[in-house]
Amino acid sequence: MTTAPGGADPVGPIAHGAPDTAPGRGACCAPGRAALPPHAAAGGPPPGGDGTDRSDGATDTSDTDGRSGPDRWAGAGGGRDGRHGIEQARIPAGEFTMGDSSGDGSPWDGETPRHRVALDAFSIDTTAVTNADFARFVSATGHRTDAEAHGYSAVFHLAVAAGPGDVVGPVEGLPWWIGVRGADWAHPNGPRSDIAGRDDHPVVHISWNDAVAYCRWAGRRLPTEAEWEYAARGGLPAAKYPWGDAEVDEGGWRANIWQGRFPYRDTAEDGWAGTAPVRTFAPNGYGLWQCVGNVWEWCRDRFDPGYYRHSPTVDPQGPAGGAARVLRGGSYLCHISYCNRYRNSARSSNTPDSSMGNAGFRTVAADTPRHL
Ligand SMILES: [Ca+2]
Repeated sequence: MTTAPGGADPVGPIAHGAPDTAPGRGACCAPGRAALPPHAAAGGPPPGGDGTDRSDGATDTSDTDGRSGPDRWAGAGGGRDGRHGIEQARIPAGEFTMGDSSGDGSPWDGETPRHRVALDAFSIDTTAVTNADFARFVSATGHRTDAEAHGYSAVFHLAVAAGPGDVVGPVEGLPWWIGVRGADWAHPNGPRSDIAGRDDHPVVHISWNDAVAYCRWAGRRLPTEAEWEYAARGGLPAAKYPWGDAEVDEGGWRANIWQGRFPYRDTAEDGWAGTAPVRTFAPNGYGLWQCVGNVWEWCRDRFDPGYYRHSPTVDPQGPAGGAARVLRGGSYLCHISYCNRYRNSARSSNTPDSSMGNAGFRTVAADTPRHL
């Protein structure tokens, strides 16, 4: 994603709603789809229903190994295995302490209490799914993303590339998020943008539903929240970041986040305003790239800030109920002054039909298929 030429804001200055500057208080996630202005402007509820999983209607079977449940893509050239070209890392079975070890978490995110978790071995993508990977999926299946089905998605205000008629307006209380008609994975800044030259960037404007559809096609699944955190830690127990406890700018930038005064100007001192190629900076101890910063990554679990108070100690699968799904890792919009969620234990969430210009996903496969 690129900043508008000359740094001008194509949708006008932010005149109100300056972010709360208490460290970590805000979140750089866009609001849920139902809160974006185009929803009302589009003339009623969009297809698929607001805030719902549309992967299988009422039944969520994403939590399998990708081989059971409705085979949505089997007849669409669904190659499944072999079509997912992303390098994977083997994460050994083991135990770790899950949760906030540095005291940087926000109480309302539910990063505590810290608790021991045991996991079986699994394989996880070393990078987020890229534009090129997702393009292959769309080409093979004809999948239409939630952003396309609904007709709009959330774009950061400095990145909007759309005519006035497609800029529907800012979000109440989060004026840096703009509802833009025609924004989708192939047009990440709006209808006047494309992904040329960004094959190796993480795909964005992907809803949880879209990520699950990709996983089914690829014979993969989304990581559980516990798997994600265990893998992101890279074998370093109790560290704040995938590389350890050194701050993100110590000895050079280690992740793609925001520099400058949020949300007015990103000075891009780390080299990137918007997304960076998935193999930027350095991988963690398990060989995983950019677990924090760059883009938020969907996890399989539903979100409950109170979950850690009673979650299982062996292979937790997330709460049984709740509309929102977990997002992990923060994004290029994170900044210490506003959203410090570029940490191993940081949590966020959104409804499964929501999409935004700073959220994508990576996939896993487990030794033991899960059928919940
Ligand atoms: Ca950056």
